[in-house]
Amino acid sequence: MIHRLITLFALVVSFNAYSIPTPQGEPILWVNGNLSQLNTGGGVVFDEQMLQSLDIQSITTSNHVVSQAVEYRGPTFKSLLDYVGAKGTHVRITAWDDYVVRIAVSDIEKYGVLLATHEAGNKMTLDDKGPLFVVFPFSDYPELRNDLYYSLSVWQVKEVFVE
Ligand SMILES: Nc1nc2c(c(=O)[nH]1)N[C@H]1C(S)=C(S)[C@@H](COP(=O)(O)O)O[C@H]1N2
Ligand SMILES: [Mo]
Repeated sequence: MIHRLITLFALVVSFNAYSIPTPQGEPILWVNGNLSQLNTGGGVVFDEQMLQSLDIQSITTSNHVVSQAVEYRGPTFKSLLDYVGAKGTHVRITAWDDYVVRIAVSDIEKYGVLLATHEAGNKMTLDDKGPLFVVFPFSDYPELRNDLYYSLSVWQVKEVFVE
């Protein structure tokens, strides 16, 4: 009996309504929509530390803005979607300037798309392309070098909505 009570007590104490910790630092990314993990009412809010705990990779590429190849580094978009338990075929991305695009999850996986935090080793800030810049590997895949994928290269990313 005592044993059962202790077990029950342990269960109650360890029960946490949210499966992902709430951010301790300044929120920089809001992920909403069709998710199985939450740390706020309707979605997952990330701070820098949470983002840096994901799968960090780099892509060295030129783009429509930067003609010399430069190294972008940050979490893979795929690892972010896995972390929040995203269930959807597309993501709708909104930037701080209210620019909105939709990207297929299949493209995110196929091209190893990053949510870059750093450019050439420097943290990108909101007055540049930060805090997060969607980076496709243009230099490695000629089929990406067209207006569609350039237009999907959102900077100043604020929200990801899984649909
Ligand atoms: N946040 C944000 N990202 C954005 C845009 C924008 O207006 N806001 N424009 C997009 C479009 S339509 C293109 S073609 C590319 C290139 O923009 P640029 O040629 O003006 O640098 O950035 C994309 N990323
Ligand atoms: Mo564009």
